Amino acid sequence: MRVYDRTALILFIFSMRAKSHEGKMQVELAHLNHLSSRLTKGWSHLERQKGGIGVRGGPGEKQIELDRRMLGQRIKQLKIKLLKLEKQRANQRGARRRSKVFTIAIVGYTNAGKSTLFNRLTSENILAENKLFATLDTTSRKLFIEYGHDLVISDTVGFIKNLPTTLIEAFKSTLEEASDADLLLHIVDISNTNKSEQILQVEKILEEIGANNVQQILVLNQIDKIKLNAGYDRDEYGRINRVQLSAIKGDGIEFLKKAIVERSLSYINERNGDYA
Ligand SMILES: Nc1nc2c(ncn2[C@@H]2O[C@H](COP(=O)(O)OP(=O)(O)OP(=O)(O)O)[C@@H](O)[C@H]2O)c(=O)[nH]1
Ligand SMILES: [Mg+2]
Repeated sequence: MRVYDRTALILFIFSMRAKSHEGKMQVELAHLNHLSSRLTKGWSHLERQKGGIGVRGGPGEKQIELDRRMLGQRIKQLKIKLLKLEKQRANQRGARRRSKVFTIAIVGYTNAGKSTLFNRLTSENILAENKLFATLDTTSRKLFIEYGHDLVISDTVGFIKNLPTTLIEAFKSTLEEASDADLLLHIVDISNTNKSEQILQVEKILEEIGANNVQQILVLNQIDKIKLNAGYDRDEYGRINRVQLSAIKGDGIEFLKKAIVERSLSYINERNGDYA
């Protein structure tokens, strides 16, 4: 039986899910980076075995150099290509910022229901499945709520405890969508027994990608599973900071829309200097 370490397993799942060109390259880069770290460890063991004291350049050494060079070349190639896409993405975000569109990113632990919520809000049909990392690519859509201003909402890759750093690195440009947003919908599967731990893990990754200062609304999803009522709370500033809903049934979606409208309005007012 094949044995995977945790990072390799996550990479394996990612490689099965990757669909877009960019997603595939990101996974390959993460994989090669992981491999090159394993390579050193693997060969040093062999070198120790074959090369005795005073024997330099054991049989392993030539091969490892070759492998490393090949890996290095491919890694470099991928980085250049990804950098190009990253720039395109940054341009798009810049254009959005200039056109003063309010941007929202849905973030959360894998399988919390991000894509289901995205589909519910945008009437899209993104793959939502009871699978880890069903979504790898960021999808952005205009969001129409009865309100005159443009909103753009993005569905993002799911987070997981101790997301391997090779993956964070490779998916940086995808994750940047979150750090660049005006509002994060942090979605939690409230029926999950590990929800508190998952919230902490998501917060930790948000901090790592520099998204911890973006405004947040905590969306407690899947209330249908534990027969909880839809509802919302406000913080001490009167802003809706928590919504309980069911993305699948639609209960409570109106509260989230209300929250989004309020937040985007106050953002626009603030930007126009009304509160200055
Ligand atoms: N009962 C119930 N199931 C839900 C709800 N929201 C999502 N689900 C289910 O939870 C599973 C995961 O949903 P997704 O929307 O794919 O979750 P995700 O957060 O996008 O997952 P990744 O993209 O893998 O990170 C699917 O089987 C959904 O049908 C909900 O409100 N109630
Ligand atoms: Mg998804």
